[in-house]
Amino acid sequence: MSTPKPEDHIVALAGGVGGAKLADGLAHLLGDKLTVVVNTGDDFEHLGFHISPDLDTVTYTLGGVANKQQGWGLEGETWAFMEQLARFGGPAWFRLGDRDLATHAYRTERLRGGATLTQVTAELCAALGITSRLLPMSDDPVRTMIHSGERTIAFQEYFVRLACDVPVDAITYSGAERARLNPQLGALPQLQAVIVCPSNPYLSIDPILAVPGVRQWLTSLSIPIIVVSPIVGGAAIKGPAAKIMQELKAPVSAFGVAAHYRGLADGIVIDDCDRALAGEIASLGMAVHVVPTVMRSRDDRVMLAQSCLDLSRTLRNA
Ligand code: FO1
Repeated sequence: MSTPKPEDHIVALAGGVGGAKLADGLAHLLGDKLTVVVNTGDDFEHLGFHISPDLDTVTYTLGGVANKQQGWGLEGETWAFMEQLARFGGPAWFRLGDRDLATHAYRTERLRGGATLTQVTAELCAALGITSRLLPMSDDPVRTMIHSGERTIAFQEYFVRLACDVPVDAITYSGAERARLNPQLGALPQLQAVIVCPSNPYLSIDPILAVPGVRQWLTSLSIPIIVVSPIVGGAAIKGPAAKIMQELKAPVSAFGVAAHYRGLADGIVIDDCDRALAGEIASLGMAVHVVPTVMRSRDDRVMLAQSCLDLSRTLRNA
């Protein structure tokens, strides 16, 4: 294992709980030498608030205040607001904790006052002592939409209200075609590698890649792009990734993840238990690194982050 050189600056793409955990490991190793580009396809307006669930999850995780059981929301949360809302017959299916509400109220107020999502995110991160940079993929609205039979379902309706319990025929990213790449991505220091966190490829990473210019920007960097498989032993660690892959007729395996990122990724990190797939994945033209990838503890996050940095350095020197 090697420690990052002082000049290393790394970009990570992330969304959701698995992505936030690896981003946290990378932040531990890299501090202000890390930029995390976060999915905003899950964002929505709810009860008058602008909610950015993936930005919240990554911010709370890097800030050390995330609810570890849920993965989303804050530790030590109270629910008086939700109890009162339910008494009124209000929409209690999407749970906003009392402390969490402050984030949504602050963000909404600042956005209405003319601040960008990037600016508000920086303010929230500074308040939580986060030294890594978190950037929404775009300051323009992009909304992930789930198509199931005749129905088109907004993302949080699908994910939370319906508990992902409808078959997915297709996924689109409404507004992506008009969205502008976060301008700060063009002003980053010299980059050494891109790490695609073990986030849901369809729900968390593809919305980022759908923003015009992102793929071109990534490939123009001419640095290793490393993916960490969110599928371990044919199942997702958390969330509906395996179910969606099956419904979209992709192989539900680390190979399926590798095939999804073919043409973009130079290397993939897969779990020890998927070692037998290494040869098949390598035939796609990707370097394969086999390590433990399940992040149960903070040490696991840091070790996986280090494995990603090691693979990226090997590929840079190849
Ligand atoms: N996820 C749930 O499963 N149920 C909720 O009630 C819920 C509320 C919520 C509030 C704020 C927030 O930032 C995230 C919240 N999430 C909730 C998580 C969120 O729906 C998903 O984790 C992501 O959108 C998928 O990555």
